[in-house]
Amino acid sequence: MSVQTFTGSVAPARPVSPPLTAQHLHLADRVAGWNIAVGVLALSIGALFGVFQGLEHAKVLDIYPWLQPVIKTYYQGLTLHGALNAVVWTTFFICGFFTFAFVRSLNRPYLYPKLNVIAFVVMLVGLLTAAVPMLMNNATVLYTFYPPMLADWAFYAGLTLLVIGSWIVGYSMYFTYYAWRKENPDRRAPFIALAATITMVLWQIATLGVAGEILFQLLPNALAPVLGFPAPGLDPLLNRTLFWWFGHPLVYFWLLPAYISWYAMLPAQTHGKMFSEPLARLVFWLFLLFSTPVGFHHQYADPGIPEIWKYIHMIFTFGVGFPSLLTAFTVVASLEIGARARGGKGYLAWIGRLNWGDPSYAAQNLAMILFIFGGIGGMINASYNVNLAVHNTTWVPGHFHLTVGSASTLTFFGILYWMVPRLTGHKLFTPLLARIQAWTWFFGMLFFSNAYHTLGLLFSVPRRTALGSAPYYDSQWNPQMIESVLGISLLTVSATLFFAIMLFTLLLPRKLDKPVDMPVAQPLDPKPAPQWLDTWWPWLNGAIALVLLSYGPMLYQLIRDAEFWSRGIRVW
Ligand code: HAS
Ligand code: CU
Repeated sequence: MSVQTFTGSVAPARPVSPPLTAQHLHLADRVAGWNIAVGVLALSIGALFGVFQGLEHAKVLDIYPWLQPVIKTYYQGLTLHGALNAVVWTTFFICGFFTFAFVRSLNRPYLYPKLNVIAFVVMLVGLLTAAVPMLMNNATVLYTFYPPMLADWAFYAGLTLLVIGSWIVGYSMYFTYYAWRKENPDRRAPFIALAATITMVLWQIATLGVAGEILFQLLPNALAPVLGFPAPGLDPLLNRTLFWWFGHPLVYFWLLPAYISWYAMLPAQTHGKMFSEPLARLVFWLFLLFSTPVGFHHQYADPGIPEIWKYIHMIFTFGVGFPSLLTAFTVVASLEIGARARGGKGYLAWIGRLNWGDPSYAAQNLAMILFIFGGIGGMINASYNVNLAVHNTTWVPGHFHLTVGSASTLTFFGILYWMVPRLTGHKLFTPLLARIQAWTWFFGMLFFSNAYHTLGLLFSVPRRTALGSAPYYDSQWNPQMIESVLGISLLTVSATLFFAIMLFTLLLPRKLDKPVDMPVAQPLDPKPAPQWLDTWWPWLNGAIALVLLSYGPMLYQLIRDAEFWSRGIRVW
């Protein structure tokens, strides 16, 4: 088909985006709902093990003998806590959230909607496959599964499927994005759709590292005894390097969905506007560039990596801090616009006029405040020399409970406070309880992480240790341990409230008074963002080039000199 243009020439007809109907949304929303249900369920079990650990550390309760019928050791509990919370909850939530938000932002149905269903099934099979060995104490390797510790093969196979499933969510987004782009060559991609797609691309670049580790090293070694061939052996340093290629950008896979909400949804929840939409795009492109070439900041203490490479990754780490600093200023400006529109005055008094009464808003704003401390802690970790003072101490769990445990998780709770009513058509059970939940999480994490930061810094208390039964337990630690128990108690109340709110919202069919939908903040300046902030090739090629430059020479050397002398061992 062709159309006559007013100049008389004949131009090929441009395909038009099909309208997004309720029927299209129905399938996407169901898949989103399943993802969220699995994520929340995983979090409920993972959080419980967190409580046990914290109480054990503070000698309040030696819970492990009691738990013998369920789990065998402290380390099995720690593996379940880390894997279920940091990997399963986050990945399922993010895939659900993106499945929901992407099409709404693009205002076009998925090109291949069944892909999202397939993705969910693959992820679920992966989760169940990995869960069996974890529950049977055959994969007590913690969430970083450092070799030469070696888990049952099913653990690695399950993780692989989980990652492949999340890739399929990404493919579904790419196909749809590409179709939309062909239908709308002159329009700027809507911010939420673009930012979610960048996050998925970042994730796929990141997971290449861990895919290499699992497919070429861990899985063959774990399968060897089962299939009856000699184990090829492991090189721990090579594996740690491949792991942290993945491990650091993983944290931005957790953070960027929260940033999408802070930039493009949260202002709308308090009558604000996006202070600068172009700047928000720039931030996401910068994350694509700088997220991966920084992994050696987790390996400052590893021998065998020359200092110059650690130094280069340190510089890039400060580079990746920069888009977060931009975020801090621009997101606050977006919220301030809202608070002033609501009658806020003064230099700081406007803060009181933010939409604190809405639990979805309050949870996310509180998450942002905790991230100030989490982010500053990150910059401290990143400093090569200072890192040596805090590495492998409880300072590090202090840091990541403020980041993944607060900036991400508390934001995700906030998102669920509008999204679950939208998905179920039921009223939130109840806004008051949800507000209490957000504040108890805020104070719980504040006390808990302050205590762990201090213990690590002042006394070098080691992380990943059953401190309660350590012979060197020192009564000097008591004040912080008491503070941590106060935090854990608040967190226990908060987590219980959260699961109750989710369950009762789902089960009680109280009809919504007014319809709820995805909040989308309008930009302050309606002018479209410049073209270069909507163009993939410079950023994507730049990201690939930086990964090659920052990892290529070192990986070449590590592979060339690899000695696979270490056999997999079971230390638990
Ligand atoms: Fe990290 C270790 C460095 C961010 C997670 N990190 C970890 C581990 C985890 C983790 C899980 O360089 C442990 C890994 C393990 O098991 O061994 N991290 C950083 C740096 C940043 C950073 C430089 N981390 C994160 C995020 C995470 C996360 C985000 C999860 C989501 N991290 C490290 C290093 C280590 C490390 C080392 C290794 C430690 C070791 O020795 O093992 C940066 O991205 C941080 C930049 C952030 C900021 C803050 C910006 C603030 C904002 C909020 C604004 C809000 C306002 C409030 C102003 C600069 C955006 C408004 C209020 C109103 C009322 C309006
Ligand atoms: Cu990192």
